[in-house]
Amino acid sequence: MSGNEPGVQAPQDAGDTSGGRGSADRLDAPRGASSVPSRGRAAVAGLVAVVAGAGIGELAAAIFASAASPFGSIGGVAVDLAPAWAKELAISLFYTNDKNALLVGIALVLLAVGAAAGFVERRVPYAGRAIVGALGLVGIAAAWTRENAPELFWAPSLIAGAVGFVALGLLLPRRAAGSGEGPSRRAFVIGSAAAAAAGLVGAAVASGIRSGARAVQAVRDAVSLPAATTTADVPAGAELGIDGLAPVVTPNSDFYRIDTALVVPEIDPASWSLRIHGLVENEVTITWDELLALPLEESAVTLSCVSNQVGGDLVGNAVWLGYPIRELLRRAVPSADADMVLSRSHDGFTAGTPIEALTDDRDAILAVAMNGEPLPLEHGFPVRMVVPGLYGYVSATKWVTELEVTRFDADRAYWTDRGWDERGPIKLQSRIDVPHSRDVDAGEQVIAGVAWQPHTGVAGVEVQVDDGPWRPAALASAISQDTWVQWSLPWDARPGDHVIRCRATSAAGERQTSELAAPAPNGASGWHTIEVSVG
Ligand SMILES: Nc1nc2c(c(=O)[nH]1)N[C@H]1C(S)=C(S)[C@@H](COP(=O)(O)O)O[C@H]1N2
Ligand SMILES: [Mo]
Repeated sequence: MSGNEPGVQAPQDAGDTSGGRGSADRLDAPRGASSVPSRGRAAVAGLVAVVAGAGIGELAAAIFASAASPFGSIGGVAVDLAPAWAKELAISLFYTNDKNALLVGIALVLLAVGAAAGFVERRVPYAGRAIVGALGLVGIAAAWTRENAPELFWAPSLIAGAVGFVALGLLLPRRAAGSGEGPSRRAFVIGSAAAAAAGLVGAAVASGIRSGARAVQAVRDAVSLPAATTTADVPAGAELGIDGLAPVVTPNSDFYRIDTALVVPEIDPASWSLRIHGLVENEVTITWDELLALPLEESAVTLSCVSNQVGGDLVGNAVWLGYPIRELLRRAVPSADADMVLSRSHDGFTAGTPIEALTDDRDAILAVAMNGEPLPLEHGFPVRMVVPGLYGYVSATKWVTELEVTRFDADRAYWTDRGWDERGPIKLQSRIDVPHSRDVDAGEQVIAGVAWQPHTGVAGVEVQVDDGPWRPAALASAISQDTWVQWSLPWDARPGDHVIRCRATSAAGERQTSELAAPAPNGASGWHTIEVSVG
């Protein structure tokens, strides 16, 4: 913490009241006639005031209004305001670390504003404090806009702003010109260190409270799942077991995670319910206990994010346990002109799914389990949607609490509002996983990967090395048409540089297009191509 640095020199300077020592960028205030603090001191004061405010604000939120964390709220608004290209950029730069990158970015902006507030306060008393206080107002406004804002949504950011305001005032007190110096260097150093420490300790305790209060995690771990009425069997030949090849069933801990939730929603299943309403004859509400009492079916389904690049790994395959959405819609009786179901999550995310994908014979389910366990919190506990064949943004709502039967021309969903296509069928794709690294030993090698087009299925994969012929790869047994399939091809690797590409053919006879498309607005396309050097 930069505020601590001057502490090293503090003993020598302690109590020094001699004049004329303050050059503009020293941290000690200029002594003598002027009461204007040095720039360095002003910047440090602004920085630590913001650190103190932010940390104490987070602590307050952790104690009594966790859904109104100043950081979480401002970050949530930033996520919602970000246009589609910004999401693309964030994912391509930071991958699934995009959330941490955003939080670091917000922290840097806050610190910069804090330093600027210090500079302003140095010349115009109260103006810098007003800027720091305004940050608190920004937090309050952000918290107010959040779905499920708690009653005390305003309190943590108010406290944050007030702490920052007071801290800046204490660190940069103004005296009438000529009345003497500001706080001694020692007092300033101690004050800054104390403010910074209060903020950092507050933030640390807040994060401790948050993870300690994962009561819902304990509830999740204690859930006992009912047996499935139909099971999804993974045939022995589905897993080729090749080193470096994605396993046919993705372990939960390796499953990609994409969502707009900066803070993972924590929903106690005892208080969860799902409401089906809108263009229906009967409104239907179902509780967790009622859902678990229904005959639950297992199905293996591959999920893919529309943001997945050619060759990317925002795609995974799991065995889900759940209840067909079709059956619940049947109880609700949608009107004949409804063509979309707008699902809504606890935290306000929405997805618009074509109603036929939820009422035809595919395994579109309200899932309660993933690979034999209750859903992990970050994958939607207690209940999410899984719909074979559609990208996640139009179908896979996590923490789902509402299904509104409606029409595409009447309602829009979270990502369609941001320029992505209304309908998002998953494109036919194939990926090379092996060779895994650029350098390959000469001799007998294997080329292997996965290919998918959920709900349609994969009939074949071909591989081309350099300008050679397209050769058919051997397909592993498919679990179902809703899952990806592994493939492999032996390769006699000759020394030199080589280009390897692959393309799939779907069970419907479509050949994967070579045409390159970026993820926006309806998913990437093109042949995955890698370069290797055989030596
Ligand atoms: N509540 C909620 N559900 C959501 C999202 C979201 O942002 N919020 N993102 C969707 C997107 S874009 C994808 S690709 C999938 C990813 O699911 P996963 O994180 O379990 O892999 O969740 C979908 N469901
Ligand atoms: Mo996604």
